[in-house]
Amino acid sequence: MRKVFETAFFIVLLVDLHRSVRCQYGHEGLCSSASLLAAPFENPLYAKVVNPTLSPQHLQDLPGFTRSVYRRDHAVITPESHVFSPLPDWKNTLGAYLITPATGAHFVMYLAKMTVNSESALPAKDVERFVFVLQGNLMMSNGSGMRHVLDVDSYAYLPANYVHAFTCDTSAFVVVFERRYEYLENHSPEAVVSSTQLQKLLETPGEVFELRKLLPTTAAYDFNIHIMDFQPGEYLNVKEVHYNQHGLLLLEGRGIYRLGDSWYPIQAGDAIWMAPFVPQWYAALGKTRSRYLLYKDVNRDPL
Ligand code: UGY
Ligand code: MN
Repeated sequence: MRKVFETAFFIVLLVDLHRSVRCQYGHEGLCSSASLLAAPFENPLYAKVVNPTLSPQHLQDLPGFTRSVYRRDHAVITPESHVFSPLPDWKNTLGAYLITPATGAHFVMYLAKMTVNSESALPAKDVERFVFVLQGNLMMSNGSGMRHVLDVDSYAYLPANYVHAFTCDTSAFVVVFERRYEYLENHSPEAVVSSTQLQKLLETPGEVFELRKLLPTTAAYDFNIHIMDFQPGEYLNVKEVHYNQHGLLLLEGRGIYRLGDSWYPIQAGDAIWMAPFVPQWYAALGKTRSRYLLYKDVNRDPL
C-alpha cells in the first residue's frame, strides 16, 4: 500500500514539475520546454531564422515589448519588429529592409520572402547585389541564358549592371545586401555563385572562431561576406573598433553582443547594424554553435 502511495505521489510530482516549467517559460520562450525536448538536428539548416523564437511568452504578452533598439552608431533588429511590404518592382515578393542609408549605412540589407511565381527586379544602376538563401530554393539566370539553382546555404554575387533575375516557383526566404559599387581603376569583379560549405576555413590569428569568406578577397570586390562560427563559450578576443561597417544576421545559436557601451542578448534571427568605429564584441552562449553572416566593406581607401 505504501509503495502504491509513493508511486502515485512521484507521478503527481512529475506532472506538476512539467506544468511549472511550461508556465514559467512557455513553448516559444528563450528557454522553452519544447525546445529543450527537441533534438537539435531535427530542424533544417537556418530554421531558426525563418521561424524565429520570439520573446519569452510572458514578455510577448507585454504591450509594446521588443528587444529591438536603434542608436546613433548601432541597431539591433529582432524578428518581432520586422515589417514586410511588397518589394518595389519584384513580383510576388515581400521585403523587410533592416539596414539602409537612412541609418547612416552605405549599403542596404533586407529580407525577401519570395512566393509562388515570384521574380526579382534589377538593382539600380551601378549597384551590386549579394543574395544568400535561408530557406527554399530559387533559380538565378543571367542575360546570356545561364541558369543556377540556389538552395539553402548557397549564394550569388552580381556585379553592378549585371543583367540577371531570381525566380521562384514555390517559396524561398533570402537575405540580400546591395551597395553602390566603388570603382577601382583596372579592376572589375566577376559574378560568383557558390555555397558556404564549399568555402575553406581561413586562418584567424589570435582568434578562436571559424571563418569562411564567401567572396574572393581580391581588390576588385569592395565588400565581403563572412561566415563566422563560435562554439558555446567562445568569444572574440579583439574588442574591435574599426573603420568598416557591418550588417550581421545571426543564423544559428545565441549569445551576448556588446555594441558601444551596451550589451545585448541575441539569438538566431536577430540582425545588427554596426556603424564605423562602434566598439564590438561577441560571446557565444547556449548549447549550440553560433553562426553569423557578416557584411564588411573592404579593399578601399577610407579617404
Ligand atoms: O572581421 C570583422 O570585422 C569581424 N570579426 N567583426 C565582428 O565579428 N563584429
Ligand atoms: Mn568587425
